[in-house]
Order: sequence, then structure tokens, then C-alpha cells
Amino acid sequence: MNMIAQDRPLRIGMVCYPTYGGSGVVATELGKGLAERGHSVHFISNTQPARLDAFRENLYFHEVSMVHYPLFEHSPYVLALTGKMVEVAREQQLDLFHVHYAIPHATAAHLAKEILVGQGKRIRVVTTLHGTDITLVGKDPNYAPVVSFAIQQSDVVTAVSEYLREETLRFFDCRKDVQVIPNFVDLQRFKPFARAGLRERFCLPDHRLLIHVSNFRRVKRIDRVLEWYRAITNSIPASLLMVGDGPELPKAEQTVKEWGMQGRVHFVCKQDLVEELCAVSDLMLLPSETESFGLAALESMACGVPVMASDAGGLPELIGDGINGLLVSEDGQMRGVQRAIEILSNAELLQQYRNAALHRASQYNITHILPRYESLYTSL
Ligand code: GMT
Repeated sequence: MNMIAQDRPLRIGMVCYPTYGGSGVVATELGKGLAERGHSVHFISNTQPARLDAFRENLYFHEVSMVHYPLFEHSPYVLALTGKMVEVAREQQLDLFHVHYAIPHATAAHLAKEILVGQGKRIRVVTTLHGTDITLVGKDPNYAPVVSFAIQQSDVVTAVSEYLREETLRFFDCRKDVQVIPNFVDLQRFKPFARAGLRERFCLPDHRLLIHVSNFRRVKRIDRVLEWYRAITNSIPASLLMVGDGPELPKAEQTVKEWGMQGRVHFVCKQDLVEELCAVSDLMLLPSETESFGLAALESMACGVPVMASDAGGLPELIGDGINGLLVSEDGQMRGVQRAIEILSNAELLQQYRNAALHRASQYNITHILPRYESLYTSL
């Protein structure tokens, strides 16, 4: 166990979605890092988060069980979560809740805190905003006042990019400072290590290998991934790896059939070892409509793979256009494709981009970012 900076280890209730990608991954990796530094981290979620190994020292998982009753058309998850948070806080003597993604976690945290105060127990709440909890779903008129209120009630609010911080302050009645703590990557895991024979399974020796990793929601613009790929392959031989699963997957598979691209476009669903797939690729495609941070882009860059992304949201904070990747504006689609072709057809230039992407990713090493959360907790 590593030394920890403050007087005593903290007991943290970590609340997140258990799914692949995004906020759940950030919460899980943060929890694992904190546990290694001696803190006790109690994950509270409806299923065990994808990357969590709850048998590690200082890491625990508490499942939220849903109550089903014929009167409920939809079981009220927020109440079941709140109840579980109260129970875990009392039994484990938690110091704080760190909730990831505002909806409904920040609301549950506020309720749990009030219940605990009524029982004579004080607890702090840190809310981390991740993306669509502010930029999309959170703005829905049905949710917006609740999100505003929950943010207000948190002791500390963080956002994963400057863009997200500004969006929060712009849209919500937020009389609170929002601190930016960017996402991070584990460079021991995401690194330019190519597993022998893996690339050959997806492309011919003279092909470039492109990759897209996401949860295939509309915001990821999967149709544009395929359009970029098709435009690139008009000029250079290339294959495409589509990693992930989600609502847009069937449509994408259909498009690939209609465009006769089977055999060159590989759908591999969700993968635990996404770093191995990134590491054998040449360019990641991420044309999202918006992306508060773009964790998939960071993980790809850490593997030495530059990213071609939309010039939107927080992506320009991570990707330097023409330096370590490409940023494509709405009206510059063809120019973006042209630049990608230039890079992919020039081995020396591609290597420069690879090196620059690696260098950029090293600035987001988990070892730099994790202590920022730790000192935020202790400041409470
Ligand atoms: O907000 C979402 O779309 C979901 C969220 C998640 O929980 O999966 O993804 C967001 O959080 C990630 C982790 O902080 C960011 O890297 C993603 O950019 C962000 N997604 C969007 O903003 C679309």
C-alpha cells in the first residue's frame, strides 16, 4: 500500500453507472487508485461496475436492489439508491459520497445527506459532472430544475473539462464554483504495445487500420464514422474496427452491408481489452455531436494513436489540431478527410502525430490527476 498524504485514510461512497465507457470508467479507475493509496472505497450501484475488481484490498461493492411492486410502472431507482447510500454510510462510517453523473445521483446524495443529518451523522457530497447530464439530458425541462437544485446542494462540484464547466454555469442556476478536474488515463495499461498477430486479424499488411470506440448512441454520430471511413478508403486502403455496443449498432451494421463494406469493417462489440485494439490501430475516428471530454480519445492517444474528432465540446482542450490529431468543423468535412488521408499515406508524418499524441496523453497520467481529487476530499 502506498503512503497517503493526510492524517487518516478516508471512507468514500462512490456512486456511478456501472456501464462501459464514460463516467462509470472514470469513477471505477479513480476508486481503484484511491484504494491503492489506502482509502476505503465503497461502490454503490445497481450492478458491479465493468472495470471493478471488488476483491482488491480496500474496495467494496454494494448492490442497489430494486423494489418491484405492481403499482409501479417503473420502479423508483432514486429511492432504492438513496436508501442504500444511507445504509452504507451508516454501516461503513463514510466520510463522503462522490457521485458521478448528476442524474439522478446528485439528487440521491442530497436526499441521503438530509436523512443522515436527521440521524445525527454528517457527510459531505462531491458531485462530478460528466457530460450529457448537463449538455443533453440535464437540459430537458423535466430534469433541469432538479439538476440545478442538486448541484446547488453538493458541497463541491467538479466538471471534467473547462467546456463543461462553462456550459454548467451558462445554463443552470448555479451559484456555486465548479472546479475543473480533467479525466485521466492509466499509462501502465494504455500504452503503445502491439500484441503480435492482432492487427493482421483485421486488416491486410498494406492497409491502414482505423478504429472507433463508443457506446453507439446518437450523440456519437456513428453514421459519420462510416462516412469518414468510406471517404478515406476512396483514396487509401484501410479497414475499420468498430468497438462497442448501443442503440445505433444495428443501423450501422445495415449501412455497412448496403455499402458492401463487410470484410473491411469489423464490429467487435464491447471489449475488456480495448487498449490492445487501440494499440494496433493507426487513427481513431470520433465525430461526436458533442463530447464533454472524450475519454476514448485520451485512451487512444495514450496508445500512440492520434484522433480525428469533431471540433466540438471539450475535445479541443485535449486534441491539438494539426499537432497530435485533427479537429473537423461542421463545414470542413471534406477538408478533414483530405488531411486524414495526407497523414495516413505518409508514414513519417503519421509517426510524428503518434509521438505527439503520446506526449499529450502523458499530461493526463492518473498519477497527476488522482491527488487533485484526494486534496479536494481532504479540503472538505
Ligand atoms: O454524458 C454521457 O454521454 C455519458 C458519459 C458517461 O457517463 O458515459 O460520457 C461523458 O463522460 C465521459 C467521462 O467523463 C466523457 O469522456 C465523455 O466525453 C462524456 N460524453 C459526452 O459528453 C457525450
